[in-house]
Amino acid sequence: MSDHRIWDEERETMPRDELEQLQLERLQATFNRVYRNVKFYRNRLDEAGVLPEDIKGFGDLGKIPFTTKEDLRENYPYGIFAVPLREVVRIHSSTGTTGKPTVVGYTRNDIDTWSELVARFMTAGGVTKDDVVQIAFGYGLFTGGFGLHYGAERIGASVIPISSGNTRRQLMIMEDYRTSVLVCTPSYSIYLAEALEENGINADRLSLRYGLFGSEPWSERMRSEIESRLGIIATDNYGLSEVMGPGVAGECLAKSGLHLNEDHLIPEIIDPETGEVLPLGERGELVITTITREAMPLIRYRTRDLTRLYREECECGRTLVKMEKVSGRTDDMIIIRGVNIFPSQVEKVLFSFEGITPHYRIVLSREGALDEMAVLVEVNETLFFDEMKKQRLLVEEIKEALRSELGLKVSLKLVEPRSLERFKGKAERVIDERER
Ligand code: DLL
Repeated sequence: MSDHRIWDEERETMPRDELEQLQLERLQATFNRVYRNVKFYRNRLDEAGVLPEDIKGFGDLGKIPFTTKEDLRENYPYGIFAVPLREVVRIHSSTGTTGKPTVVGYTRNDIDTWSELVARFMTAGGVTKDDVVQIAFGYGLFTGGFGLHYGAERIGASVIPISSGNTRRQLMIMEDYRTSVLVCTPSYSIYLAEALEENGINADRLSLRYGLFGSEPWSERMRSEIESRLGIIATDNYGLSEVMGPGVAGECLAKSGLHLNEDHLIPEIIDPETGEVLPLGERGELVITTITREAMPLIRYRTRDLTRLYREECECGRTLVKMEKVSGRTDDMIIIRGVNIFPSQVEKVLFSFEGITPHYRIVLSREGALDEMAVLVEVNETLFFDEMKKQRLLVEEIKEALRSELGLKVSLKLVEPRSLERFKGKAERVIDERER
């Protein structure tokens, strides 16, 4: 691949020793700032018996307790801000499913940094100022729409801020405005691909070249499906509202891991059970410390996301640490009859069979005292119209594969093509009926 462009060559290809020097300076400045301006952090540091000047190296970070989502909730809405509200120019919020959402503030400089970091991964994913970028992420308190919008605008591309939903209009605009880059969740891109087919629009007729997808986990199998159905190159990008939104990390066209913006963020991987910091290369929970943020610096924030960090020379020339695709969250874990299961394990098994589509649901229910797990999965047209005997055989094979992967017997139902609801934003594939 020779087509690698870099947005900020100086920063993205920095030699490691220079990068670490910069990180350390920024880390120390962050500690000084939060100690002075955020009561929550001052108390935390006092309790740990650490003064900002004691942070002399990255190893000292381990002396500081983690910050969690609960901490943000307890300081709702503005308790964790490091600047007075008059310096805050934007407020976003995380999609809290339980309790109060978390509030995220940005100063003018924070918005500027955000735009830069998004411009980095968009450039890495193929976007240039000649592109027409259709942003089908929601605009609003969710950070996806605005984040990608700023990045694309910073690059100088022509931005279509269509937001999510209204699928028919998405298709019309995609065709008429000659959209060359699609931005949304991977699940919505599959929905759009299906809608194109249903409307008899051949992807070859479109101008689409690249797709930048994120905000939820997606497998390599989903990637190849999206790429072939839309005729694009699809890259992954990752972020979370608490740490700004999209822009934490993103893939380049080598598609071999996400480059994490270490000059603005210090990542750690910990054992989610014990909190112990794991060596580079091991899989665990991602923890992030922001080192340039003004309005809402976060020290050792537990993302709950499961991944791995590793260093390897990349063909694009970036020297930033690489992050493996996030496979899921610690709180996605389903505990059923004492067995721990991640939805990604179910997906892996399903996707290893021919004729199975990426559309599935996991339904949890309670029969008397026992928890039950059922998997519903759509099959493609060919398989659907196959003989019953063949289908029954497939059901048995998949059930056996699930039993061996999960260590649990589950029921499985093949359902008609296009019978499960589609998602315009993040997919919600687990339906827990146990507490109803
Ligand atoms: O989803 C920010 C974002 C918007 C990222 C657009 C990328 C593109 P939240 O709504 O706060 O923010 O959700 C953050 O989504 O902790 C992960 O669990 C998950 N997530 C985000 N990106 C990815 C990804 C945005 N590429 C939560 N792969 C995170 C897997 C992802 N999971």
